[in-house]
Order: sequence, then structure tokens, then C-alpha cells
Amino acid sequence: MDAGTRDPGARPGGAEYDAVIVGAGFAGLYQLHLLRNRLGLRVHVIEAAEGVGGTWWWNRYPGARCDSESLSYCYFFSPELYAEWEWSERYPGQEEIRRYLDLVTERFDLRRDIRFSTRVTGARRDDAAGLWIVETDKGERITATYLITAVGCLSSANVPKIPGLDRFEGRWYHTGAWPHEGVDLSGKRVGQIGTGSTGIQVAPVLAAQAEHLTIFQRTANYSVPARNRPLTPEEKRRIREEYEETRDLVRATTNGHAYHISAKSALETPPDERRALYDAAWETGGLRFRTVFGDLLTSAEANETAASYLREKIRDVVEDPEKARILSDIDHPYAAKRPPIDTDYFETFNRDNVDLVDLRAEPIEEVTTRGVRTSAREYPLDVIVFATGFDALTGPLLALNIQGRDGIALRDFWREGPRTLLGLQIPGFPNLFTVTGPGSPSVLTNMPVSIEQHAEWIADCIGWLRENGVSSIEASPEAAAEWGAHVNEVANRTLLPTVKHSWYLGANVPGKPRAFMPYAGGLARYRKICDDVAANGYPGFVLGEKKPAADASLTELVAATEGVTSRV
Ligand code: NA7
Repeated sequence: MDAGTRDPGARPGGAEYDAVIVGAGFAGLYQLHLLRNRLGLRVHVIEAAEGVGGTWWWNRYPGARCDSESLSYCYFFSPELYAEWEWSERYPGQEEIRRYLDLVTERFDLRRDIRFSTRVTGARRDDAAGLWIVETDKGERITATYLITAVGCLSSANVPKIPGLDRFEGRWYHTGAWPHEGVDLSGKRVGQIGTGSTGIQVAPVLAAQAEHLTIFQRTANYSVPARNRPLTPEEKRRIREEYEETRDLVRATTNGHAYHISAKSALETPPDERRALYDAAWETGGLRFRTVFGDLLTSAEANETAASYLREKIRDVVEDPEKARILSDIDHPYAAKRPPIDTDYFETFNRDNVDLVDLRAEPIEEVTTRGVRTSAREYPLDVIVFATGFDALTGPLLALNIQGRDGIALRDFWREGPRTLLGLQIPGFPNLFTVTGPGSPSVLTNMPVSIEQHAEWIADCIGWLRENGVSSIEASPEAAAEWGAHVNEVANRTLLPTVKHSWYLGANVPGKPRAFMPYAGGLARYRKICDDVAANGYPGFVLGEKKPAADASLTELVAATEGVTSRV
């Protein structure tokens, strides 16, 4: 429906804006478009960066590139937009994604409602007025009926608290907050800490730029060649022509990618045939490798067939037997942690200027003025690159310092882990919506597809509230408890929660509660659940002034949602 044709409905408490959205990445931009251009609401977006892009604004480390294929790493809501934009490579690079989001911003005239270079420092529910008061680092207080977080799942950088970092005389950087002007590494001795998806992506580029690269590995990781390459004119034409098929496919698959996971069992496939399928998938490259068999994430034995294949590949590539041993000594099932893909990662260890340090054998003890000292020796360095990941999913939300009804702080309510309904709403926090929040498929999927689904659900919900004159919506504690139990149960059917050092569980951040955070039941199934909830008038949500838990204390709220935290 066009702006202006809808009855604006109830606007309780005289809020300045109908909605405040935090963040101007994929999620915030589309949410703004839906709420302003489709529902005709007064919307204000607050963004800490100087431009749009979210993750792709900050992650400018050399070689930064998406692991999702470009034909699916984009919006699908507008066929015209899909036709207008042309990706140049199989996987989109950071700068190209940023340009794409700039185009989206201009095309839908979004910039005028975004406040850049402004950080949200707090958000508080005013119960009497029925609105949110959002505070910023510029000293403003902005009021809104709805508060929508579009802050991303991986936006709070995790810099390990290594003693002595403050006295290091060289320079250090986190990959997720890379200087925009770039870093000149020529002639430098660089130390890289972390070998997750980012570390595996950045290492070959650092090795090519620096005089010497020392890679500090805590946990060895599998990786499959990405096989990135320029798209041919014929492929570009086909991508455009097949828009509808691709859109329908990404919305129907488990992970929101443009390919299905095979139903075939690795264990029931004869070894020769299995090997041939792995060989073909290795040649195809990328995240498609994990789709060869349907039981790789549910059976440890099936998984081992892929894991041993990949360990063998590492030993084939890496010439130094000791390096090959350290790199292939992997302690978890394949794809039970986020599976990295790479361009020449293992080949990098064959370069003369690259060393590998096994932190399991010699843990880091401190950063000295000159470099990193492990239990075995000091490694002199000019630059340290932390590819140490993020305080995932909950970190960016807690950083907003949100206080819900009765002054209950989100940080206190989530002390033992996140408690949500569908990863969309939180009991005790009326009219707060979390795009790709914990408890939704989020990081287990191709993010733009999950984001579109959430932004549309939220816009439909707000449209419905206003059409029906309902002033607020809030997850009921009982429904959130049920959802948490379901998230837990679904995760426990897979190998995902079995990994010790997994950020899916919050285990990468010391002191963070252990809880399996994303919904592992698949995006297609999740979408159906969300659609059913909306079609049935939002069961599980408290609508309007009923507020059965209105006088709940924090303790009561925590007790009422017991079971929500997906502890494993
Ligand atoms: P990840 O996947 O969390 O990887 C972080 C890496 O840093 C991983 O190898 C960690 O080892 C290592 N790490 C973390 N803390 C330390 C300390 N204190 N000492 C040594 N090593 C450490 O983050 P990424 O940025 O690679 O990927 C995140 C997502 O971004 C990715 O999934 C994509 O969606 C894009 P560990 O395994 O914990 O032993």
C-alpha cells in the first residue's frame, strides 16, 4: 500500500517518531524503506558510522569478501533493483557490497532519514507514556513508539584482553575495525592472531603485503577453496534472467543460499561414490561443500567422512610436515563451527615469509613492547592483527543499554543468556523488535535473506497493530520459554553445540554465558512458523494494555522464561 493511503492509527504518548531504527546496514535500510515508503511512518535511523553498510562499512581488512555467492547476497524485494545491479565476481567483495548498499540508499531515497556518526548510548521504555526514549552520544533524547534494532550479529569486535597490549610499541588492529585509509604493511613483521573465517581470508593477503607474517593459531580449522573468479557476461545475463527462480529458491532453502542441502546420507553412500562427490564439491568450492550430504551435521560418523577428506587435503597442500600437522590437528566436526572458505590459505604456509605458532602448545602469555610472548619465546612484531571475531549476537544488543518495562535492564534479564520469542521480541520489552536477534536463524544463514524475512515480518506486524488500533506488542514469557526450549532442542539434534570454542555458544568471549544462540531448525521452517503466528493474530504475544506481567520484577520475569536460555 502506498504511503498516505493508510490510517495512521494509534500513536500513543505523542512520540516524536513512529519508529527509531538502530543501524543502517542491510537490515536498517530495508526496515526504513518498508516502514516509511510502504507504511508511511515517521522513521529515524541512527547509525554510528559515517555511511551506510553496517558490517561492510567496518570490515575493510585486506581481502574482505563475503562467503555467500553474489547472486544471493542481495535484496530480493525489488525485481528492478535486482536487474539494475551487476556483481562482478562469484563472491562480492567488501567495496562492491558497500557500493551496492549506496545504490539502494539513493534509489529508495533513504539517506534523508538516517542520522550518521551518532551512537545510541541507551534506550529506555517510558511505561506511562508507552514509548521508547533513545539516547545518543550527541546528547539527544529521541522518542518513538517502536524501537527496532538492526545492529547486526557480528558488530561488537572481540579484542582479547592480553596482558601488556597497552604497552606494545607497534600498531595493532582488529579486522572488524580496520582503518579506512588502509595500513601499509610493506617491510613490516606482522603477527596475526585468529584463524576463523576472517583469519583464513586475510592471511594470504597479509603474507603478500608484509615482510614476514606469523600466524598464531589456537584452534585448527577446516577450509574449502572458495574458487572466486570474475563472472562471465553469460553468467551475469543468466543471473538477471533467473531472478524469480533464485528468489524463490533462497526463500525455500535451509540456509537461505541458492542451493539445497542434499538428502543423501554420507554413511549410506559407498566409499568410492562418496569420494567422487567430495572431489566434485571440492572443485566447485565454497560453502556448497557442506551440502553434499544431509547427515553431515547430525551424525558424527557421517561428518568424519568429510572431516577426514578435508584434513587430507591440508596435508596434501602444506609442504612442511610440522605445519601440516598443526593445521590438520582439528578438534571439532566439519561445519560444526562456521566453515571458512579461502583463496590460497593453506598454500600461504608454503611461503618463506610465513610462520605458524601453535597456541595449544605454547599459549600467549603477554604482549611485550616488542611483540607477542608465548610460554616458549618472544615473537618480535611491528603490527598485530586481531582476527579474533566478535561478541556475537547478544554483544551488539547489550551495547545499546536497553531498559524495558519497570526499568528492567536487558543485560540483567539476559544474564544467563538470551531469552526471546522467535529472535524477534523479548518479554518485558514492548514494541522492541530485534532484526535477526538471538533465537532466529541469523548467522546460520545467508544474512540478507534472513534480514528481508525479519524486516517484512516486523513491518507487517506494525501495520497490523496500527490497523487494529493496538498500542503495543510484547512476547509473553511463557511463549518465549517454549521457543527457547525449542531452539535448544533443535540445536541438540545437531553437532553444532558439541564444539567447545564456538561463538555460536558465546564460548569465544570470556565470562559470556554459554547458550546456543541461533535457531538451527532452518530458515524455511522458521519462516513458516513466523507466517503462521502473523496469520493467527500473534499468539504468544501480549497485545495492547493487557500486560499480564506488568508488575513483574526481574526475578519473576527470569523465572517465567526459564527454559528460554538454550543451555547445552
Ligand atoms: P571467529 O570465527 O570467531 O574466529 C576468531 C578466531 O580468533 C578463532 O580462530 C579463535 O580461536 C581466535 N581467537 C579468539 N580469541 C583468541 C585468543 N584470545 N587467543 C588466540 N586466538 C583467539 O571470527 P571471524 O571474524 O573469523 O568470523 C566471524 C564471522 O564473520 C564468520 O563466521 C563470518 O560470518 C564472518 P578459537 O577457535 O576460539 O580457539
